[in-house]
Amino acid sequence: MTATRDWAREWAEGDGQPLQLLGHDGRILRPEVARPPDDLVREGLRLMLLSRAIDERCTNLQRQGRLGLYAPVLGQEAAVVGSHLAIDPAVDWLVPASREQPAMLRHGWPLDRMLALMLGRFEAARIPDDVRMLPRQQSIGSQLPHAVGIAWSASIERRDDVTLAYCGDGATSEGDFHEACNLAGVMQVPLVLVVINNQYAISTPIAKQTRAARLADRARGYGFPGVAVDGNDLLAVHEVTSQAVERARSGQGPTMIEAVTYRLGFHNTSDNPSLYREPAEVARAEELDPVARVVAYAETQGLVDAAAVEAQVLEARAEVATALERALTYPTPGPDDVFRHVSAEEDQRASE
Ligand SMILES: Cc1ncc(C[n+]2csc(CCOP(=O)(O)OP(=O)(O)O)c2C)c(N)n1
Repeated sequence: MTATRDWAREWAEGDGQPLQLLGHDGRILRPEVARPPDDLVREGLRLMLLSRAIDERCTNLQRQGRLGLYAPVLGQEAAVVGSHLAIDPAVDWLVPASREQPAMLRHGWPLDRMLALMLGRFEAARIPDDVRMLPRQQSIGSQLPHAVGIAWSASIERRDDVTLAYCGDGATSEGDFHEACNLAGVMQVPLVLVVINNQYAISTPIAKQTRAARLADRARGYGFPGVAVDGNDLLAVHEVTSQAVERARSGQGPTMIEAVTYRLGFHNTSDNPSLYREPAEVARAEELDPVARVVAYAETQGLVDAAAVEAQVLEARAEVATALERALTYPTPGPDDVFRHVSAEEDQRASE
């Protein structure tokens, strides 16, 4: 978008606060920065509302005993959607962590297939072969060396694709994170790494994860730029990621983006966050709700009104309900299915 701007440098020379383009009330703070097209904002809001509808439905299903476990995106929607809107799913690779549902959908994993995974219907959950994404990763940080591998292969083969990878603040304490970042820097691969700092790794707060002032500071040690952005600001996340994607695509190497946000809900449906965080802290974070902020912005720009947002919420719920009906028609796996797809040729011992 703004090819001339160097957000990492601007952030490094600033006061250390994450970059912001929208105030908490949706006001434009930096009129000199070009705004994204209206359609992109509309699509961003649609995906964020869809993400909320998925969170709502899957949490209810888990409470009804019909779904095993669910990890919501709640509170992190702008960080996930704003960054993913900066890449082209037809060209670029997505390497998710585990709670980037709207990014995985926009990349081309159909919603009914995603719900099939949550329902344990693994065969149906398969990512279509032409969708350039790795599966969601349960093992913290282990997707990152793969992300660097994909990006490195793009350099070697002189392809145009950029790899967009995600991880959480907790993942930055893993060896895989270090190894991946180091190699990405050495080989200058076309990688954009979005670290979603939602302040917690289950019950471990960020203060116990690192002594670094900001996770984005770590990038410098690997020899590439890092930038911290307000992860609840759809426009700022999109802007900073767009510039990082442009850098990567033009052969200038990786960028680390720390999207500073807050996990408003539980870690997953087996967690009870009231055991380790104060209600006042959560209430403060709720005031910074990323969906409310983009709605306020879109309203002041005349892109939506309250009735249109309400209609979109209902549409999102209906979309989830239809996809769920479909997902429930897919077969549930039997014990032998565990062995399928482990090897290129089916293991005969599976059926013995
Ligand atoms: C290698 C590994 N260690 C531990 C776990 C258990 N575990 C599951 S989620 C999680 C916290 C992850 O925190 P973070 O990376 O900040 O991502 P978030 O879940 O907050 O999105 C941990 C420790 C795991 N899944 N994998």
